[in-house]
Amino acid sequence: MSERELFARHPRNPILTADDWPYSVNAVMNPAAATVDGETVLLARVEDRRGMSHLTVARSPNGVEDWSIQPEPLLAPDDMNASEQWGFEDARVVWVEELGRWVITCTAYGPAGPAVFLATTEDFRTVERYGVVRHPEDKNAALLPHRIDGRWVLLHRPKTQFGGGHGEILLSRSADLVSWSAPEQVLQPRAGPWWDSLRIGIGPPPLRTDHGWLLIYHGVKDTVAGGIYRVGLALLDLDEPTRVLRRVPSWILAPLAAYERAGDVPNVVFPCGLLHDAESDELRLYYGAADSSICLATARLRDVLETVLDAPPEA
Ligand code: BMA
Repeated sequence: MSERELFARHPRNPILTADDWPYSVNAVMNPAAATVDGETVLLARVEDRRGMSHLTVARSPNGVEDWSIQPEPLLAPDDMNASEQWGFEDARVVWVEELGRWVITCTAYGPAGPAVFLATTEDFRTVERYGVVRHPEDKNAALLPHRIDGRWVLLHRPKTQFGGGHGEILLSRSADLVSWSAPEQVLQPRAGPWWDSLRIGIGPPPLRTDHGWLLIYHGVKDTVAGGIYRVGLALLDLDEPTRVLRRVPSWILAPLAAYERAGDVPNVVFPCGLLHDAESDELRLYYGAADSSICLATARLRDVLETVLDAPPEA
């Protein structure tokens, strides 16, 4: 692994695996992350031994070890509800001051395909379900933490037969978190041999910085051996997040470690959680590795911003 990588893998990776779980599961991956009362809270996707996923809370005093894992899921599918009968996957969480709550966006999976599901929580002990807010097929969603020009902004990845998205990142706006405007384009896959040519989707909720919204996203390249999931970096305008200010040409994290190379789905790094500690300037990126375990990589926000600001301005 190159010394020059922007994010450093934590030496204790993978920090959480199925073996750490208090009940029998197949795999844990793709966690959302939050800091609550000084503790790190992860909302992990837990795949059971039927293949269905639910979301479970893990808490740690330092975000690396001494995890206490809830014995019951925070969000589990209700069998009577077709839109979630195949489970919940890949949560993102964001603190929304106006609501005084965390907003959870995740994938609800059912026979009609993946949909964007929204819930809120005050403490990661109970949730209030809003339900499906974007119908199938749609996934990889995160809410910006405050309204822009009076409206909430949801980044997501719809896919329809009618020209509504080609594996790209779009955004929709809402006055009430219930009705959403038609999606507007944000970021597209790049053509041909690019690392993010097959499809892209957001990673963690974009982080507000003085320079713009820092967008960490995943990109997939199709190969004869299957897809390779890597991670990229872009910067969106604070007031008009459809405006891409910068996009780094190369990926910033790729499956290189053995636990990213091999697992249920090889060659996958899939980040859904990002925490910034203002005091140390440390960024902690939580990601799923090979759809099998939960990992952590760290960087300094200052270095990440320098990298993205070094990229050529987008046309
Ligand atoms: C994506 C999502 C992720 C998963 C990734 C790799 O489409 O389903 O949950 O980690 O594929 O399998």
